[in-house]
Amino acid sequence: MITWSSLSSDEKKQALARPAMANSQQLKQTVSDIIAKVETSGDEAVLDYTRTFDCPDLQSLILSQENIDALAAQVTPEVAAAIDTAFNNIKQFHEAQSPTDIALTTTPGVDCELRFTALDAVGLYIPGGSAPLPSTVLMLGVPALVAGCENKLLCTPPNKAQLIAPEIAYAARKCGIDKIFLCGGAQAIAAMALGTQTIPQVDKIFGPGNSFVTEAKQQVSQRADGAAIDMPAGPSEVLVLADALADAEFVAADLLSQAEHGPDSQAILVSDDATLIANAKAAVERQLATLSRAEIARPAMENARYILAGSIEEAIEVSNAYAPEHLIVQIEDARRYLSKIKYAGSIFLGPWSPESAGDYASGTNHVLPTYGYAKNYSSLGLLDFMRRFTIQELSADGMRNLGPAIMALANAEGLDAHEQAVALRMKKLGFGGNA
Ligand code: HSO
Ligand code: ZN
Repeated sequence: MITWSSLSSDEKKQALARPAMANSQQLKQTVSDIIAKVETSGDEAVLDYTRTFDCPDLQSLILSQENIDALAAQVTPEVAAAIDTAFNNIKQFHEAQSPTDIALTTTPGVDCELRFTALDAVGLYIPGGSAPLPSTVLMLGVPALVAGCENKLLCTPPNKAQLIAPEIAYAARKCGIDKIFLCGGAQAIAAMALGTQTIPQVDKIFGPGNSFVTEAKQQVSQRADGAAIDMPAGPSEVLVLADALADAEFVAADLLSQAEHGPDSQAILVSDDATLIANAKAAVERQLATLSRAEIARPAMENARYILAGSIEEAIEVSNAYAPEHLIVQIEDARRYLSKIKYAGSIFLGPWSPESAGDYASGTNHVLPTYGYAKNYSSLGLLDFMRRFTIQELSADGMRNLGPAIMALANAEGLDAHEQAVALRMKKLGFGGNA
């Protein structure tokens, strides 16, 4: 247990430091080689990599509609109903985010508009790995559907049988995803960003992934002919704020639900009560022994931090300094502290709001800024699947009213052609000049 007030400011930084992300020169080079290969050899390169890393016998990069339907039909009624429930809540919450266009007259005769429109083609990446994540399909697919993106494609690595998890097929179908491609890793990101013979080029790529995927997203987003990306990503993390009245078993379960995502997951408990911390620690040990993914969660919990704060206010300061992806507030009357919380990707208030609720089914998005990016990035939402643009229309009156200001500014910047574009019009309206 770390007593916050006993730390120097350097030690405080250290206590909240995140593990260094893998971005070695080696990783960058490997990823840029993969991107270059996909750029020159297209499908052939993607197939090659997929056969090497995921599925030696892979015949086709496209998962056929018959296979999607057959897989979707394998989902048990219970899981299908659960996906339907989650889908409905996520859809409601994202529909409510629909933005309104603006039309405004800023100066008489000068009309300005702001309009929103869906991105045309979006690429959704769903990692393979030890736990296939149909919930992530919903978190990416539902806002794409609600926004009205015309082309929605999904890339995910195939299993050895050239197929994917049935739940992913079911969730993708619900979201109206047009095509599923059987590839993963940096090669999938390169294919979506640059296009191949069978994988269409997309405007923006969404979704989590390992360090290769993250690096590939970074690299393609820097190319003019590449694709935009949702947000930078690091290992998943949770910070739990708890007071003496919190249920230590609940606290432990929430820390562990983060830890089971991966050995690099971050779990932090901050409390103003040493007994609660001790009880939560003991509960973590007890619960760990019962988890099927204990081998993954244990190393993450070895890096967990238990911080004793002098007060709830100080505990919130610690949380603000860390800017967690998920912040769980198990403090009496939790909502009372909301205005003090500055940075968090998503906030879970009170004892009945575990992170699992937001991970799966409450309606909020589980794609959130990690690694301290909660200070300057937002949780994924409908607007990420849209772009906005402006329109303006000046009438002759508008030109008359605003022309002098535009000309004065153009003149001040020494940009004669800009000034001329207005002066010519003003002249035609009978103002200024002697020609
Ligand atoms: N906690 C993860 C999302 C997730 N959890 C998917 C379960 N499935 C990142 O927010
Ligand atoms: Zn989770």
